[in-house]
This record gives sequence, structure tokens and C-alpha cells, in this order.
Amino acid sequence: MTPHPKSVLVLNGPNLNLLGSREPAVYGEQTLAGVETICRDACLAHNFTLDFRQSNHEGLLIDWIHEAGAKQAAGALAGVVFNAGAYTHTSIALHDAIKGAAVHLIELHISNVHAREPFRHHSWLSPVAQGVIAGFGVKGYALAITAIATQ
Ligand code: CA2
Repeated sequence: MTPHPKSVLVLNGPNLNLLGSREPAVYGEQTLAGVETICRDACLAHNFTLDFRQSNHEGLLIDWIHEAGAKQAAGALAGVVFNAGAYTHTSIALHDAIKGAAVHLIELHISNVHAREPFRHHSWLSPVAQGVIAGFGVKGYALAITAIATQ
């Protein structure tokens, strides 16, 4: 019998619901719905199901990381792709959640944060992420899903 496909959780943090509406020079012209389509196609190619979410609320993102940890422990989740937006640079709580849930997580940024303002150069998530993808635009989401498939 074919095993039940594992899922990939793609989490998007604050303000990413605004994607495509402003700052196209930094983030491109794709909307978050377009990003979801990119992720769905990448998941199909690797026989994953997709769970795609966005929240502007730190606590809800933390709850979703905990949920992902339980799902991974049950063998139903292949990994998490997380664009935490500006919480990347501020949130020790998200660092603790990822560490506590022991979830396989790829940190994702659409822009090359290291080529931008100094306050975007530090990430609280990188030390607890498996890897980081930044600067490849929204294509980075597909790269991250491929990375999960090949781990
Ligand atoms: O490059 C990324 O993906 C970021 O995670 C995006 C965050 C930013 O704070 C990080 O430093 C880098 C911001 C997301 C907000 O996106 C907007 C898109 C269009 C209009 C306004 C905000």
C-alpha cells in the first residue's frame, strides 16, 4: 500500500498578507495567493500535501510551531518552511518554540536580508533552523520544499 503522503507546513508571519500590494522592488509582484500556488506545485512534485498559513500574531505562530512538532513526532509532517517576517529579528519566543518543538524548519526570506538594513542582519531563528534561504524571491519557497524533500 502507498504510504499516506506527509505534509509540509508553510508559515508566513506579519505583513506577508500585503505581498504584491507594495514594495515590488524588494518583494516582487507576486501575491501571497501566488506564493501558495508555487508551494502547492512544489509539494505536488514531491508527493507532499501542503498546509499554508499566514498570521500577523506572534502567539498564533508559536501555537502552530507546537502543533507542527506534534505532527512531526507522529510521522505526518516532513518539515516547516517559515518566513517569520520581522519577527525573525525580534522574537526569542519563536526561537524557543522551534527549539522546544524540535521541528525541522527552514527559515525563508524573499529578500536578501543581509544586503538590507543592519537591523535585518540578525536572526533569532537561524540558530534553531536546519538551514536558511534568502534572496531568491518567492522562488525560494519552492527551493525550501525541495530541500525538505531531499533531506
Ligand atoms: O524578505 C523577507 O521575506 C522578509 O522576511 C520580509 C519581512 C521583513 O521584515 C524581513 O526583514 C524580511 C517583511 C514582510 C512584509 O512584506 C510586505 C510586502 C509588501 C508590502 C508591505 C510589506
